[in-house]
Amino acid sequence: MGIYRQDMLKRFSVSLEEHLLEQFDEYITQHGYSNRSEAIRDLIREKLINKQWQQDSEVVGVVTLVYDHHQAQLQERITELQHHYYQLITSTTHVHMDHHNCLEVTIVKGNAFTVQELAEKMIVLRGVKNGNLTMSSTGDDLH
Ligand code: NI
Repeated sequence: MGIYRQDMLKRFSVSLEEHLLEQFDEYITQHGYSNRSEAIRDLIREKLINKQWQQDSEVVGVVTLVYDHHQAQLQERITELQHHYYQLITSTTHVHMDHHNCLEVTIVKGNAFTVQELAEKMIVLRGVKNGNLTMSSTGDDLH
């Protein structure tokens, strides 16, 4: 576990082809960034977080499932998986979307590979209409 650090901001300059810079500025406008620095910071963090997930570091994530609760045994299978991987699960929120559909959000924390294993097992369950894993991390201890 890393500790929160308020690092000093350092400046550096970047050389970029004009055409690439134009595209980047368009990207910045489309995404509502107020300046290039903030956009570059986010892109770097995203890349480094992806790397953490590939290296089995300690990560946090959210597994989102949309499913029809009438699907035979689906709810039981989800619960079974959640109990099997209980050490990874921080919390679960269930929303009844309409007469048929449920949204279940599971917040997970642990080693990246095990978290991905759990997410995959949940997403491929028969009756899950949409499932995904949002991967994040505190960004500490990036190597
Ligand atoms: Ni429901």
